[in-house]
Amino acid sequence: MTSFEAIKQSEGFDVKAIRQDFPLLDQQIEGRKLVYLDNAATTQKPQVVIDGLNHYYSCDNANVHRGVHSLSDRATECFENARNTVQHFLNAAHRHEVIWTRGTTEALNMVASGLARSHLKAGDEIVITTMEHHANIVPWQMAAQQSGAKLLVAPINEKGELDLPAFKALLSEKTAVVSVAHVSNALGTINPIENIIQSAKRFDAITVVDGAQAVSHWPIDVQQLDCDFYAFSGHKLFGPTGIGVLYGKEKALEQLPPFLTGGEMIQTVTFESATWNELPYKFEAGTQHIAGAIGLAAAIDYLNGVDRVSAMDHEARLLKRCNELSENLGGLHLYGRAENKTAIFSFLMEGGHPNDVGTLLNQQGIAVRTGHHCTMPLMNHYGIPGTVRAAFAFYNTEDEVEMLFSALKKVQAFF
Ligand code: C6P
Repeated sequence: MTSFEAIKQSEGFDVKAIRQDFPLLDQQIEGRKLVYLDNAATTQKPQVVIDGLNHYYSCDNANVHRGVHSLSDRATECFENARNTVQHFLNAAHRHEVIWTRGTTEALNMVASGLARSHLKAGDEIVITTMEHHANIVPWQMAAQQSGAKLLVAPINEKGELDLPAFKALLSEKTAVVSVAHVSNALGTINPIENIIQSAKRFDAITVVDGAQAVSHWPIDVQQLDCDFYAFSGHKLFGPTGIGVLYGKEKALEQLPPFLTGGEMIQTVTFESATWNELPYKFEAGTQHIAGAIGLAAAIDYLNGVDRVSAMDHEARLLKRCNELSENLGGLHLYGRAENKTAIFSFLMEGGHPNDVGTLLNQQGIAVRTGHHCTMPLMNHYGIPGTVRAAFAFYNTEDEVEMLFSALKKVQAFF
């Protein structure tokens, strides 16, 4: 019995069957079995997503909301059904609270740019954290520049966890926005998001959650979180690239001005002025990524068929095994030792530049990400240029963890 067959029987999570659903995983790189550990950058796609895209383009392709012909009706139905799927996935109160975007980056820009034009003023404060991705830093820097608001950064402790008391001490009547990653992409830290949101609400701050690294790991309930905005990308959720979601509470979206303007987002246009369409279309200027939305819905349908609690346990076991093996190996400096974290194993090897370590791992079939992970301020905080990051998904196996560490042993010998 292989080790993962043993896991399958003892833990009830059939990773072997799951892997059959992801055709890309079964290939060789540099003459070795591919071990794909770059899941925080993007996840692989199950066959149902690939088939969904293929079917849409083969049978249903047309522009939506515009046509009087059957194909357009069909495409519109698939596209709007996809919105319903996302609504249920997030447990949003209304389908019009789901806005299609190109991804998390665009969603966060939509909120920051809109608030800069409608809500923020000189003297206001925007609170983020040290572990944010550039997509949750730079839009707020621009919003602060445009509005005269100030950007405050909550610190983290030595384990890479948010320093909650210090975060709370930054909040005041001046706090207009709190925008925080649900999960850090560089460290894996899961932030105490409910606590953060409730603390921000005491000061009537608008709450924004960057959910890019959370959605693929456990079910999200935006009504329970009670955040104003929640952003994520389809491609990190086993769906296509170029599609993402901004969830916004109805009232928050009503108050936010549009981001892009043009067709579809208007109600009336004269040469002098325009009025906006109702939600969600007010934020969906131009032709959307229709196939992407349909593919994302297929990914969510797929995920709904996965036992997500077992999947989470499985990922936790993979991380635990990484930690055990790294102790045996020695010579690794780990970044992100939070008590509550996703299966992201971020490290530096003594004497090895992260890019060299990544290249040598690739020569052994192992795909990891190296560098600053679009978190340069976080890397500056640690005084390092970047890390090597192995980011696991539920289709990874314990055997793959073993392969990573036997490859690291060879890399270590090289240095
Ligand atoms: N992180 C990573 O390798 P986009 O590119 O818009 O789909 O997602 C941006 C983004 C925003 N927030 C967080 C927490 C993220 O992790 C990401 C994307 C990738 O870590 C690419 S830099």
